[in-house]
Amino acid sequence: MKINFDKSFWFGTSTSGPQSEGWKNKKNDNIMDTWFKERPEDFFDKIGPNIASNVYSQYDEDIQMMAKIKLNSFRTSIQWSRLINNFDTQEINIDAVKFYRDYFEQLRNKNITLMVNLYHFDMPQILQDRGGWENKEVVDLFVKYATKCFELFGDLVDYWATFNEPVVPAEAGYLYKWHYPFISDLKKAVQVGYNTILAHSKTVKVFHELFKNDLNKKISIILNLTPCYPKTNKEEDVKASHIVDLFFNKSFLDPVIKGKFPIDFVKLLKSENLLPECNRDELKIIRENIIDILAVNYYQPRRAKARDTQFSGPLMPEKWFETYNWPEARINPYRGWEIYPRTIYDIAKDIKDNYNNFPWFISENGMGVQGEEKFVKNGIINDQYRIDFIKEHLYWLNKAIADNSNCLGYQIWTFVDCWSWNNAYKNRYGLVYLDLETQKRIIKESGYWMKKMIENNNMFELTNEEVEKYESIK
Ligand code: BGP
Repeated sequence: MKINFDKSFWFGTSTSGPQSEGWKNKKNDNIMDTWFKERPEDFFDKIGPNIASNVYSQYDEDIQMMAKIKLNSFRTSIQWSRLINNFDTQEINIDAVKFYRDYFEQLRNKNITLMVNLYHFDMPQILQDRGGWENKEVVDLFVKYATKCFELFGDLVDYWATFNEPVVPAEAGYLYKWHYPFISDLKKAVQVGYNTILAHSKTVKVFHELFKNDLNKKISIILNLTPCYPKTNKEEDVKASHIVDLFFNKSFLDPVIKGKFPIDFVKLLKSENLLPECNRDELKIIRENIIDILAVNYYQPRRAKARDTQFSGPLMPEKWFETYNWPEARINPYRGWEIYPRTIYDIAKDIKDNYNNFPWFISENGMGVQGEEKFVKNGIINDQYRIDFIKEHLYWLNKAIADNSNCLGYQIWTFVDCWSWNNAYKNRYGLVYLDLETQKRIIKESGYWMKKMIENNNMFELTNEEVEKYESIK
């Protein structure tokens, strides 16, 4: 069977500033930098973001390599803590402006469509000390920073995103203590989530005012959609799964596309006295400023069932559900995440049926593998598992497009292996291998597979056995 994508389809990769650039010429710390400085033992092999993949100095080489592989799109982020020297006066770092301008210009020269994101988990430490996303003053400082970015780089960048995975700072930093500032407080997490949406909508408003005469300019938000499948079709499991969707998906998806929070979610928060501090003017801004295009990161679904036991302890979303471990799940053993490509089709269907077939694209999908050096053959990492992973996801995406989903592209996480928060370089995701000692880049088999597929007019073939296997996994 031939799997074919349109000529204009975006095939590319994504990364972020804090995970790729390194600290060179960076004057302010973000919370990830502080976390590493304070507790290096929390990071795999005690490797921090100080060098990362040295993109600050090697971006030109990476862009050449992207062009060689024939990738036509790319996403990265500007680091707030790099661009702004003084958050009150908005004094900017001239080195940062030079760096980002040259980086973006070189991508443009190679006809690589660029999406620039403004925030990837990287709250400047000085602003975290003032309460971070709990503080509405920080919301307004973010909008000022975003405005500066549009003014400084708007001539070079058409596609923008406000936030990457805004649910993550709320859940990881304010609920489950995975990330700095290690708080667990559902009321605060809700306020953090709400304030992020507010910062997003205010930014969209500024963007649309600034670029109202330029139809090529589009603004987005990157959501990690993790649709939830109930254990059974019994009412109580379906209800549990619906609540998971409300907390982790719809609470962000609805306001950015529909301009309002899901009514069931608002009722649930109200019943527990969890509603965030908000006012009519803010809700009006959220209502009136929707995105132009949606970016979706997809790694794994969620699975849930009704609780078997009474919930106890401080209030958490788990009061309303239990995570269900599906016995047949295929798990990536290195990252511990389920591999379930069919969800891509379900996401596409949800966007088509419930969000008026809104334009969207996959902005992250990928497979993190530990110890890839053991797969080296003739000097190259033979990552057939990653090629298989990509093929199966593309099969479902292609099927969704055949059923009229308005999907514009597919970006793999990531181009060159990058630093991944406290997992550091444990799991590698890249199409290109990074030698941490020398910073040398070597294209993996998956990189060559992508090149071949793109050169083949965005087409690859699947055997009947492969298709039967994909379809048999329900
Ligand atoms: C996404 C993040 C990325 C990246 C990726 C892989 O959620 O947007 O920043 O890190 O996940 O996850 P991890 O690095 O935790 O393995």
